[in-house]
Amino acid sequence: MAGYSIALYPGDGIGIDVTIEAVRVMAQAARLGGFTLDFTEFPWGHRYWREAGQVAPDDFLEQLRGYDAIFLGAVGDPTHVPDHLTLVPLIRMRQSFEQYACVRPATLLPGVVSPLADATVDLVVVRENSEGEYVNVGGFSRQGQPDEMAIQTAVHTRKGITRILRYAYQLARQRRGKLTMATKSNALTYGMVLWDTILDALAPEYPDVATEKVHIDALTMRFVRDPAQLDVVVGSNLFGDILSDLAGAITGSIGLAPSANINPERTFPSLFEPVHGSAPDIAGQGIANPIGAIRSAAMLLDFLGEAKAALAIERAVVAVLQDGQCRTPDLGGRATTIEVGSEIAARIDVEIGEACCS
Ligand code: GGG
Repeated sequence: MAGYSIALYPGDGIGIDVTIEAVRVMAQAARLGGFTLDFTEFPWGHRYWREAGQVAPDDFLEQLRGYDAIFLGAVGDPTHVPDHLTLVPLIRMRQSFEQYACVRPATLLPGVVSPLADATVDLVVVRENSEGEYVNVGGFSRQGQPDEMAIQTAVHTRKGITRILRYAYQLARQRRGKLTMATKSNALTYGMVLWDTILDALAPEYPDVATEKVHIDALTMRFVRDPAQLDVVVGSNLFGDILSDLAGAITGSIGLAPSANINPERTFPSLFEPVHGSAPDIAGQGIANPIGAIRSAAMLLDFLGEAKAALAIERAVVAVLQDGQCRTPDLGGRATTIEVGSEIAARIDVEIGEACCS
């Protein structure tokens, strides 16, 4: 029987609540799917901060390196820890473990209402995850003075851009054959010009994919006005981060949005997390939508080779949403996080048979 080791980093706020439900659903899928999952929880984030004055131990990357995959809930507890500190381990995992492809599907699921009228949404945001605007390069000068200054440098490399564009092209080939690259080369005249140049050089290698580049400001408008035009959307770290929240919103709730931080070469563990953050305003109320986390768990199982179990989870999510009775308040319902997680786990029994045969 196949077995996998999973590191759990629930983090902060609603990250803890939704991770419990993702584990419930993964465990049920494993039981019914005939494989085992061995979970190890790392209580890092605000909990570790209280004991140790830092959000994760110095050797946290070493502790995680040997796992088959990492599941993360959410990070951020601004009342107790500055946001730029809680996020550090997440960014370091993505960069150190070469999880350069952040894959964020956005599909308007049956039974869910988009805030856009008559919207069709079925796209994937592919976010460059290892460099760009999120490298820790910069500094402050004259701190606290009226003429204080901060410099934040973005780093875009030929290697980094090329590999993420190739990843996005491959994905577009498996989907509807369209690639849209976010740029802003009219104003960001070095980094984004390099993105444009590399796209122009690669496009002839993918004649079967329709390629376009769109300035990020115009692209946000496209997401709202005509998302049906979009298939695979690729962008730098910051652009991809912003676009994927927007994509979550137009599919009815960011609480539904999954993501995978993939190391395509599989030399390090990949990391799976819902797109949403820790939502301190609703933390501890038991009303967070666990579906983004549960769908991220499905992506994790799929990446590990358990495609049937992953499909059964996706089918169970769709069945519960279509049924419409068990929904958290972000979708207009009154159900709790635990009720939604339990309902989806209970549906896997039915769906795994269907997933086997479809
Ligand atoms: N579940 C992911 C999470 O906690 N996100 C918070 C956040 O601000 N992330 C920034 C990022 O994805 O780069």
